[in-house]
Amino acid sequence: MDLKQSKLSNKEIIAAYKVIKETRKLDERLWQLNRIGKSTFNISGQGAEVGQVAMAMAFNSQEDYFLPYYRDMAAVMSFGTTAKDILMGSLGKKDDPASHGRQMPNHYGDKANNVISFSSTVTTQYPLATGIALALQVDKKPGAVLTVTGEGSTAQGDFHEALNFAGVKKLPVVFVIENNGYAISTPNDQEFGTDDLSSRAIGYGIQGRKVDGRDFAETYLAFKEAAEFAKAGGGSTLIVMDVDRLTAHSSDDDQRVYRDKAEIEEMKENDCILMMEEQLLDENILTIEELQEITTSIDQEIEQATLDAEAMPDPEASEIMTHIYETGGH
Ligand SMILES: Cc1ncc(C[n+]2csc(CCOP(=O)(O)OP(=O)(O)O)c2C)c(N)n1
Ligand SMILES: [Mg+2]
Repeated sequence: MDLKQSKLSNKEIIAAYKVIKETRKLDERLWQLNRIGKSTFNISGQGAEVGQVAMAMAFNSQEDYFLPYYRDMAAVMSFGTTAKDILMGSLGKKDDPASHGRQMPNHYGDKANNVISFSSTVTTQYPLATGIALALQVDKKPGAVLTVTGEGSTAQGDFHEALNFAGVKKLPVVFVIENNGYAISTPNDQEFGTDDLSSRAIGYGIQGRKVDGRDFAETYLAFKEAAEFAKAGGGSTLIVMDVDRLTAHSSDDDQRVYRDKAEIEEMKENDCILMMEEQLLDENILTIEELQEITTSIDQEIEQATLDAEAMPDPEASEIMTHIYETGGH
């Protein structure tokens, strides 16, 4: 679909593109920091940025809640987390908003922007999302809850438990499966026996649909409808969003061992960001000069954010137990 079919203004589309581009640049920086030994780990959403930002734009970080998974950097940035915040998480800094340096890199969390920290144990964010949605429903609050997991992670029991509960209670949740074709090295045809994971929704009495996460307008419109449906009391939607995984599973993996060279090359040629840039030019939303200016200014921003994050203090050894258990809570 054309970008303009999203019915977003040019200004909103350009703002979305900037987050997409900034995330890609930031992720490339995180790989560099890992390879020179400054951060311990990185796991990328390269190839999913367009879909993630289109998804996140259908929500509002003041009244809605977001329970992401480790590849969701672009969506998290769309909710308001900054490049410096994410860099502080990867460098284990004291002021990292996700966990004050306690969590692994890419385990996003940002209380100020309603992004809820999550576990490395895949899919545990799904039942947590239903709990938050139940609280919103009981308290008659207006928000909806967005939560994401990978397609391989749908084999976990948490997936069934969350969708079942959401169906019973008609909870305001948008459940997302980011299908990037693989669970580490296991391809889709070894992960599940259906061609369409969204068909699982019907068994829980909720809506199911599939979107091409490389298509900005199609993705945005699908999520907008699902968010509105949830907020109007209609209940949950399960959305399968097809994306690419341009990198290896993580900085500890090498996908050349289990993916064909041709498959990787083809994916890179159809990179969702290149496709969006072509659309921005074709639809006269940006000129080539403006695109280049955006790239230059993002390069500078990431450079500065890296310097700023590196200069931040590390956690004190004496505070090792703080931020681990809730104190004075209710
Ligand atoms: C319960 C559990 N089992 C196994 C793992 C190890 N693990 C981490 S990521 C991953 C693959 C998940 O694949 P998918 O859900 O498709 O997400 P993707 O990484 O492809 O985005 C696995 C098996 C884990 N973290 N938690
Ligand atoms: Mg996957």
